[in-house]
Amino acid sequence: METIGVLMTSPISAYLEEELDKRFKLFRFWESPEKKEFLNKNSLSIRAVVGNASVGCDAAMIDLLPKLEIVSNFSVGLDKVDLVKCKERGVRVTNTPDVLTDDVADLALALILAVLRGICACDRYVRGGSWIKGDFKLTTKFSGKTVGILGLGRIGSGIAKRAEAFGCPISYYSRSKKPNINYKYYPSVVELAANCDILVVACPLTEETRHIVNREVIDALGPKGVIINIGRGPHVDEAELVSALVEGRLAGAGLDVFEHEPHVPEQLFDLENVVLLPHVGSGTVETRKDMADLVIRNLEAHFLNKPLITPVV
Ligand code: 8YV
Repeated sequence: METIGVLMTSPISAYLEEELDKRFKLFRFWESPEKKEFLNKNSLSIRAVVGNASVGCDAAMIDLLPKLEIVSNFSVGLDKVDLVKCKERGVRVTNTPDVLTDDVADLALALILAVLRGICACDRYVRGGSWIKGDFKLTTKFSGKTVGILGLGRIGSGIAKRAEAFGCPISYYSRSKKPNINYKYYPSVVELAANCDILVVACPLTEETRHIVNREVIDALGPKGVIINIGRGPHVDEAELVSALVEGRLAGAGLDVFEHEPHVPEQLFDLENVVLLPHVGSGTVETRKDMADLVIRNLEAHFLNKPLITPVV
């Protein structure tokens, strides 16, 4: 397959880059300052794109690649891939579900505990020598609190199972009530927020879910509420979130994703009740290798005319 051109959009995994290099003619998109010229020059060689959660495969890229056959994305979220355009062009699309579910669900629970128990603030308190002057303030109990999950897919279900182990009642919102699920279903995000202590964003980002957590939802969650976002930054109206946190209309937030990554609103930096992570949901050695292997398996299946492992389109 070494003559098949594969475009990797950014250097997110050295292992994936090496494995692609072994099998295909690899085009490293990030190495060229002139992106459009780079695509025009190599357009007739590139039959596959390997994108990720930050740099995917948009309509402009698809239009410049007449030989494109498949987008094998190194992510479960496909909001940076123009799926409509891919369908129109007959371009196959795959992603990396399941292999990252545990990591992202684990991190959601880590964020909940970090925010409620002030883990990061406690660490800073000890390191800064403050303990000598007195004990850290009392924090907030997690076990038994109601966890509201926005989107009960693979990751949302993993979060629910973990929270149940802490004795937490689980409620959820999704477009429709899921059969054979014992969790409390709410037909609107506002009702979910009004009836939970911790709201976790775990749904895919689409035009319908952009800013699905808005001022109304934040006000419904209320001043004792906590928002956890392990989905996508644009799920939340970030300006409204920041003002609610600064004004005390929310008790706290645990954020792994932001509207304009890697830029994070600086008003959040001084808030003790906010935990900020650099989009590390799937960021473990084991999981990123599993994701890379899945990207490779999908590409090999496609070019060997075999069924794709994790087809989306
Ligand atoms: C990516 C993510 O896996 O999988 C997703 O949708 O958001 C991330 O965990 C990672 O950023 C590589 O694209």
